[in-house]
Amino acid sequence: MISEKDVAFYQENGYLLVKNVFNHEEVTRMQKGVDGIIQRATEAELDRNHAWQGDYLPKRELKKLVLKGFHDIHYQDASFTAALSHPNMNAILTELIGPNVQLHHSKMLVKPPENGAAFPMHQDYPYFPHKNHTMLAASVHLDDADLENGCLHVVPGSHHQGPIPHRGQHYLDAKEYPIDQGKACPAKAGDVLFFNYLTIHGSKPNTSDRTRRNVLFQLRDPEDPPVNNEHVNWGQGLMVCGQNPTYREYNIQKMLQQA
Ligand SMILES: O=C(O)CCC(=O)C(=O)O
Repeated sequence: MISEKDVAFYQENGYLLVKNVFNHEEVTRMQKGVDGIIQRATEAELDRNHAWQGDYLPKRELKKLVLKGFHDIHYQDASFTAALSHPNMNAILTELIGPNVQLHHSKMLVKPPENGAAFPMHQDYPYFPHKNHTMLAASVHLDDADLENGCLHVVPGSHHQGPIPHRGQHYLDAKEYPIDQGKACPAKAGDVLFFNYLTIHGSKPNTSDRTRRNVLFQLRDPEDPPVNNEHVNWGQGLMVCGQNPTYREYNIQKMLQQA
C-alpha cells in the first residue's frame, strides 16, 4: 500500500497522507457507526460536546463552538474494529511502526457545520507519553475535509524537536504556533493521515455547511512502554498486527487492586 519513499517521507516529516485506504462501502459503514454513537449517547443523555478552552478565541466565541468527541468507539460499533484489522491498515502500520502494532485508544471527532470547534496546535505526547515515541495517530477521514470544514494541519518535521512544554498540558501557545503556520492536509473520505504523536498538529473551526467526521486511532509498538499512568485504562492493548512479545495478564481484580 505504501512505498519505501513514503516510509522515508514519514520518518523525515512526521506525517503521511495515504489515499483510498478505505472504500466507499467501508466509509459508509463507519459513518453509520459514528452517527449511531451520537444518537445512542444523546438518548442516554451522555452527549459529549467539547470546545477547547483557552485563549485562541474570545470566551464568547468559544462558547458557541462544539466538537462531539467520544473515546474507545471500537467498543460501540464493530465497523471500527474491522477498520483496525483492515489489510490496508495492516500493510501501512507494519511499515510505519514495525511488525507488532497495538491499539492505545480510539476516538471520533465530529465537527458540526458552522460551529465545529478548532483544535489549537499541540503534540499528542503530553496526553500519553511513551519511552520510545513509536505512537502515531491514524486519522481516518469519513467526510471530505478541506480548509472550510476544518481539515488537519501539521508542522512537517516538528517531531524531531522531541517533547515541547504545553500550556496546562493541553495545547501550545496560539500566538507562537498559529494553526495557519502548519501545512494544511485536505483529504477525501477514505483517506488516512498518519502522524507521530510528537508532530505538532491542529485544525481550524468548521465554518462550512458540511459536517467533518474523523475517527482517530492511536497505535504503538507494544514494547514501547508508557512513562506514566496518564490515559491508561482497562480497555487498552488490542493487538492490531503481529504479536505482543511481552506477556501481560489481563486480570481485572489485580488491575483494580493496583489502581
Ligand atoms: O481531528 C482534528 O481536527 C484534530 C484532532 C486532534 O488534534 C487530536 O485528537 O489530537
